[in-house]
Amino acid sequence: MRVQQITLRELRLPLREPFRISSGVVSDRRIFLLELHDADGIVEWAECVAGEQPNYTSETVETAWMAITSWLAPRVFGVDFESPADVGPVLERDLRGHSMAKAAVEMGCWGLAALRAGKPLAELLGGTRDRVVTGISLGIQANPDALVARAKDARSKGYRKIKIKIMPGKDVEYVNAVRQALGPEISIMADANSAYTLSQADHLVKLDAFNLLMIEQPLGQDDLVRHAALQRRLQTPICLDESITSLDRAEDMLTLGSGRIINIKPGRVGGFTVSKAIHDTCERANIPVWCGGMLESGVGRAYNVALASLPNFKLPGDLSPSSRYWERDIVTPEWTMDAEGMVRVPRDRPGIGVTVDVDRVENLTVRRQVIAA
Ligand code: OSB
Ligand code: MG
Repeated sequence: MRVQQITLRELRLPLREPFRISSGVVSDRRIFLLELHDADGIVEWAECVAGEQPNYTSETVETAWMAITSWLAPRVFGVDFESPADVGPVLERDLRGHSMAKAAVEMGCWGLAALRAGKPLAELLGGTRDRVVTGISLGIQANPDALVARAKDARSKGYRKIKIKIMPGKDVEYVNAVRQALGPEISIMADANSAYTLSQADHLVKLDAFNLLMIEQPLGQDDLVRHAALQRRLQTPICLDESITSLDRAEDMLTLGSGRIINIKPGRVGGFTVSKAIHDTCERANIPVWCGGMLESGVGRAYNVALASLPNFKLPGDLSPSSRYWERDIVTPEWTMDAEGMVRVPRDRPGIGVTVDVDRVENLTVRRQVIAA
């Protein structure tokens, strides 16, 4: 496989409702798409999940655009890759950071390779599931009642896990309200996006009262040592998100006991090959993983669903259907979820399994750049 040309596009896609986490809010998602062309004229789409602001990781749409056009795309152009697993190391060599930019190129090569081989992406990756179990990530709300209303709605739609974004001042009361309203059966978890410090451990221990499935990334984005200290005090399993940026960091988590679960987002770790390696290492260590989300369009979702079909994705992923985010997605068919909270893995079509609505993408595009070998 030889990539000859990449078209980069930025689209603006308004979210149905602003999504607020402890470190910021997004209303209009800047969707960053890549269209990869190979030497035989085959084309597949990919998505770069970088944020509008550097409030989740240091990357943004701007930095990723620069990284792809200046350094990453030129490295893959014209190279004859035997396997998409060979792309990651080429992007990694002497090029620090920019994981989401790397991931977009690397995963695009996986998508292209699947299409070329006439195989569904999930199959090329080694995924075994036909359906993946899905949860919802609820942003921070103005008050507990507003959160409870959204949690009840989510349960009625079939979601199998409800993730509540928390921050100091909007935590115990909010989680308590949802647990009281929904009862003891439903899986509830909290995600702090690094909003706390270890000095607040006494406060975080109060969350043990609500039988949470896990608490995601309570402490610093690059801090494994303090998470280990906190895990020793918490009954609730800690799940790391921001902190797991590579296979090494996942191994460090295991060594230090910084958490008991990992949220794998392929964008955050630099692509599919590293995601698979983290998945395999966790499987051997009896650590369950689940697939996180980055408010992707239907293109990015296709990659996440394929990844989540691997066997150790044992917990519900942030893999909500298109209608949770958008008035209308940019792919056909849109992503849907059944009443049991399951999303179907498209195993009946080669490549990413959805078709990009190119006319609509063209209409929504605010920036476009073509780079070629
Ligand atoms: O921490 O998982 C997170 C969205 C943007 C940045 C960080 C996070 C999230 C989500 C959204 O939780 C999950 C989704 O795509 O539904
Ligand atoms: Mg998170």
